[in-house]
Amino acid sequence: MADEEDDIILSELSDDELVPQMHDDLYDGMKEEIVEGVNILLGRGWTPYDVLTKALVEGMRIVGIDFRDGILFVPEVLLAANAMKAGMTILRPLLAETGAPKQGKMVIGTVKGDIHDIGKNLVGMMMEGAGFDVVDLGINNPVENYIEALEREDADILGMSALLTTTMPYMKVVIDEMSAKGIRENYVVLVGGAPLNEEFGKAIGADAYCRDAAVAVETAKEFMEHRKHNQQPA
Ligand code: B1M
Repeated sequence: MADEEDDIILSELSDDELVPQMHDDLYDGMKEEIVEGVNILLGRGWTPYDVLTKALVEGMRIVGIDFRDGILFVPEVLLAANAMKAGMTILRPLLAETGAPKQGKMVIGTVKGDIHDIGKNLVGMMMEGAGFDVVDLGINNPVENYIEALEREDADILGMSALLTTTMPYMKVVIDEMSAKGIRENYVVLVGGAPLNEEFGKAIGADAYCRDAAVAVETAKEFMEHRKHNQQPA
């Protein structure tokens, strides 16, 4: 594979060839090639959002399938994740540069026991791009981290991410603790992550489940708009 890769000059590929090649490079954890591919697409006038979704997120989706099927293992997936993060590092400032008016503040973190952070980072980036201040608590957060940060930051929104069926129930621990402290209603609580669904979001008492980063942005905006008028969206 490495020898074949040596022969490929990314800049000479058409967009239709380059994007699948980037999926392959992500699969193979080839960080430098991913950085180069992202820069080439941006140089060709692609929007940062399209580069993110069509080249990187789609590539990671393919990695996810082979991880599930036992074709890829943790070390390979970690390399792919690192390559993805290198690409996201280039896109982050570009997505944040939209000059969108200030919308509010979100505290976001991955729940206790869970170290997946790519989706959470992506949500944070997109929220910043939409004009939200984002306080990222990172991974493996116990309930105290969330509550302390919400109060310290005077945030409007709590975002929680979980990628494992074993860690998603922890979101309810956080929401229950917020209720016990009498602060639940002070914040909009949005949850997301691959194993969640709308029903789960409702069952744990979140305000909304967000399927992806774009939905998170739209949902957050909607809630902030209704908050201004002191009412919940239907
Ligand atoms: Co893990 N892993 N992993 N993993 N991993 C999954 C989640 C899994 C589905 C793979 C599989 O089997 N198909 C599976 C979970 C199965 C289950 O619970 N049912 C799994 C497993 C089992 C594990 C380990 C247990 C493996 C092991 O050790 N044997 C282990 C657990 C470690 C732990 O957390 N304690 C583990 C480890 C890892 C790596 C470290 C190797 C790596 C993580 C690297 C990192 O994140 N820095 C990894 C990866 C990369 C994955 C997959 C392949 C990809 C996840 C990802 O980044 N997707 C994943 C397979 C999959 O999800 N199909 C898998 C891309 C990202 C853009 O999408 O994260 O879904 P996603 O985020 C989306 C939406 O979900 C949503 O918006 C995002 C952007 O659109 N969203 C939110 C996410 N969070 C949100 C928060 C919001 C709103 C929306 O707040 C408002």
